[in-house]
Amino acid sequence: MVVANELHVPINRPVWLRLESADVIHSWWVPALAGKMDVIPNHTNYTWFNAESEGLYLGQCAEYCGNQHAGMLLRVIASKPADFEAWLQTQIAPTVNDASVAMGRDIFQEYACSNCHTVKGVSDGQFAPDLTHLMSRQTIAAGVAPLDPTSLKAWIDNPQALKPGCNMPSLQLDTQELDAVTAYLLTLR
Ligand code: HEC
Ligand SMILES: [Cu+2]
Repeated sequence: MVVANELHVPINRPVWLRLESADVIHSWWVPALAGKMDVIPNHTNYTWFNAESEGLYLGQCAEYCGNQHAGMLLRVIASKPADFEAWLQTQIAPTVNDASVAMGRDIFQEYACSNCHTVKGVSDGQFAPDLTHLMSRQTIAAGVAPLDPTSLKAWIDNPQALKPGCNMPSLQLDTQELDAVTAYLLTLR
């Protein structure tokens, strides 16, 4: 399974991370869990941590990486093993093919969305966050906005307004297309 920006882990179990970058140098930093570790293109780094108590651990990229460096946030959600297992099941479940949002799915597939984003069974773009189980996340755009229908629609309409310089363009959808594609994404649980 593939997630984005939010890492779920069970408590009291060491987690081993292999860190690789697709573009420039970043740095993995979740201060309450471990020290910084650089994330470098064409070079693999490793680090580990062990979350001892349940909760949300906030992190932040710690190496200047471009315009949106300050907007490159991280979340680690540490849960009891049974809760982690339940979350894991939601991530490996196939996505539901909801007929009522067929128009939005068609737009997603026919427009450039599908070139950048993966929704398992629908598209296989590798450039941008996997959206297969988008709605199981708390935030969008690397933690810059909450994941709710209003922010989601505003983001799709004009990502550059929220994160100037980010790697998602506005596709200039009309109101009907924007509503349809937003409604579709809201079904990706
Ligand atoms: C050129 C590639 C590209 C295209 C085309 C594109 N996106 Fe994105 N998208 C991105 C990138 C990159 C991000 C992450 C931006 C960031 O966090 O700085 C993103 C983020 C998102 C997110 C937030 C995901 C998350 O977990 O943070 C959603 C939802 C999304 N895009 C939907 C769409 C939809 C719908 C379309 C088509 C209308 C679309 N995208 C077209 C590159 C693209
Ligand atoms: Cu950075």
